[in-house]
Amino acid sequence: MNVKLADIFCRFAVGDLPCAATLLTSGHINQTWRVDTTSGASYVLQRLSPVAFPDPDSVMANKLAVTRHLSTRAAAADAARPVPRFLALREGGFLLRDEDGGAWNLMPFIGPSRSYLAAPDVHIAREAGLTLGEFLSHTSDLDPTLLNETLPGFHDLGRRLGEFDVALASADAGRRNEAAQAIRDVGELRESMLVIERLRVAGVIPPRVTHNDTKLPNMLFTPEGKGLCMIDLDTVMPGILHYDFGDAVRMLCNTGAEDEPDPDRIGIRLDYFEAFIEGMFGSSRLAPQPGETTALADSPAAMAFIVGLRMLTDFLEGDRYFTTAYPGHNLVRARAQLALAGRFAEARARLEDALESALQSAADSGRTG
Ligand code: GN1
Ligand code: MG
Repeated sequence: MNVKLADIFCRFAVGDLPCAATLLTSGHINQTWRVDTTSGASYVLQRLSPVAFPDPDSVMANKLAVTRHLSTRAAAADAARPVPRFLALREGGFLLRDEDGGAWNLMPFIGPSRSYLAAPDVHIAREAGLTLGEFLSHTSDLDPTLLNETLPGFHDLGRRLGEFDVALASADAGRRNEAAQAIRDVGELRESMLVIERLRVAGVIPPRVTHNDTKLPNMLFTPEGKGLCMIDLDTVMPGILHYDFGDAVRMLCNTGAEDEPDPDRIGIRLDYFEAFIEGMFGSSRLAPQPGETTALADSPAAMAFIVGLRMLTDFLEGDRYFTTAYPGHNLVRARAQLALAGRFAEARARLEDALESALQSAADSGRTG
């Protein structure tokens, strides 16, 4: 394996000798490898992107706070559910800095396990809801003010719209023309997408610890498809339930890929939505607080919109943030996510009906607070 990777691995206080490294490619920001060792144990070695995470110490502090908290809660609640864990450096501390500003951390690989880019069936959709619900239930008694806001205003749509407006004003004319339709779509949707942010600012939706990147590939399952835990904890921060709920639904219930080039293939899997909310609100121990179920049906549209908006902003700025696989990839992603936001907005009444009945059954069985 690559000498630099092996050297970095050996700086961590692990007795095992690395023998192979495989780049895991589902993320758009950081670089992550699975490292296998001669003893048979495997690890996850990650380099945090300095572009996305200018203050990696704060990120690491959040990851440690959340995993330590989870390990006390999850172990008591369900021994079968593993908790991600970070390994220290030989010299002390948990982050190794490289000369390019990158910051490395190491975790034991949780296995046997697998993840999915898209859900194959309703069973996985239900397990995804259960997995997110357990994460949010186990972190619900961790004071969000103890965590750093590592990416200020990460899901604050007002702020993201402001960044988009600035990018648009200074964008290269060629890119602006290419993106003309997506720019018009943002103009049409922006006002209606602000509903959740306004409720948060007004104090109707209370803060809690959230994961903030709850797409399906960030959930681990057993090889048989039982949900295990949330992974990719770089964005754990104070947030609101709507961010995690909406972001998970955004990816899970889309009939197309996140970067689907054909808008006709983008649609909503209502059966997956029903299974997901049954898992999250009916089967997990999550007890939504007053205000947390207000406008929940608006959150998948809002989260698809904000992700699309960020991808469009990055395209207009020359692709500096998200890793892209080909020229124009960010624009393709943005078009797909903006189309998806429109589909979720059209399906709003159906999402709301399904949510109402799932929350009612959970309340009848004494789960919701
Ligand atoms: C990024 O790197 P990854 O794939 O875990 C992004 C998320 C987006 C997601 C879209 C720190 O996550 O906010 O929702 O891409 N993470 C960051 O797939 O910006
Ligand atoms: Mg992430």
